Amino acid sequence: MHCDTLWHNAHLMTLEAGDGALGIVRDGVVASRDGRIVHVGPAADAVHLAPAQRIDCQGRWISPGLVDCHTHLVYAGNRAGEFEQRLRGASYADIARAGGGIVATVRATRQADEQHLLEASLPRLDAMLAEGITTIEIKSGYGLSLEDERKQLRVARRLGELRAVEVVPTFLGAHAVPPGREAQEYVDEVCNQMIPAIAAEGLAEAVDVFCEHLAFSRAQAEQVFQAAARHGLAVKIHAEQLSNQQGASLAAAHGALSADHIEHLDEAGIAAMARAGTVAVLLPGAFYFTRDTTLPPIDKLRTAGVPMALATDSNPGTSPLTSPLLAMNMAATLFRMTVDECIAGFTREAARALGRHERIGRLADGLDCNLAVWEIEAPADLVYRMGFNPLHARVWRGNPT
Ligand code: DI6
Ligand code: FE
Repeated sequence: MHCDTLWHNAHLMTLEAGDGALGIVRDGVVASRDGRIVHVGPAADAVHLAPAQRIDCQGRWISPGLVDCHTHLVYAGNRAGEFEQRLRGASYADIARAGGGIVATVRATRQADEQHLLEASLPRLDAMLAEGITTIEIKSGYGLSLEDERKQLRVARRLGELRAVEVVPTFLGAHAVPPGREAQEYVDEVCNQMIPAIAAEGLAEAVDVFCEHLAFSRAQAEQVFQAAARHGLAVKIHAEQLSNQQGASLAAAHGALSADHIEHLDEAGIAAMARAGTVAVLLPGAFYFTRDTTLPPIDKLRTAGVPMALATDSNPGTSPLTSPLLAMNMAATLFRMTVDECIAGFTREAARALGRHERIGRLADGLDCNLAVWEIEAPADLVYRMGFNPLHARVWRGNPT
């Protein structure tokens, strides 16, 4: 069979059923044609392949390209000062009440023009790509007006044009109540004006909402979900991060892709997610940075069979993190997730959280040929080390980048 490129002399983490949870193939090959994977397996079974180009991986490991399924990567400004205030004893809630927090980033993002926003966001994206990210979700939510939200989403799209990465845009207009507005009146605007306009322009494929006492109620989140459904957009939620608002069960009832954070998730929420197949997106960077002490119920999620994805939650306030590898290490050390769960969380399960399970996140025939080639001795090295980047090469849609 003719193919474009054959990566050989590699060990594979296919994330397919087979040898352990990672679907390991020792001394394997991956072949691509027209940007898709056309063959994956042991070298011995690949003699029929006639590649135009062969790449000798010299015994390195290949995983699917990493997928970050929850980021707020596009924003302007800097909240290091707020970090310092917190070191002196202020809480996240104190800062939010004093006009800091999310609304501080909103002010800076509103003031920035598109070019400035792009230049502020590119280094963060590049840091992600340097660690093997090939697909990244990016939320709006620092504009909080139709024009400023559109601006953030256009910058997200532009990032995907400038770099070899798939950007998945999410509209998070219901992230915070804009200064000087009343929550319900703003939610009405999100539902009746913003969602229809964003959908008509094709600027987002999903709608997210921050369901929390600091932000929007369960009833308001439901209103947002209903508007999204009317306009053909998928839904997801920031749920039970600081308190239990029963947001995850609401998300499950609306067929949401994922419920994210979920530190305060209860048994009913776990059961609802398990029944609906809602992905749990766990965000150890935010847990770490805010010094949260309520752990997400990992054991119960595992027992209930809820799919678990991991993400950086890259944002200026609670998770200024652009390292998927460090997020994996935090998930292991703080949440006691296994190495296999951490790696699956940034590949197969993250793809599921983006509704792309059939196209990315595994090494299998027909999927996009997104690869990360690692200079490691075993998969555990990806999770075990801190602040060390063993990425050797990144491949996006069949092209080494
Ligand atoms: N939860 C979070 O942790 C971030 N947004 C959200 O809904 C915080 C965003 C920020 O502080 O800028
Ligand atoms: Fe978030």
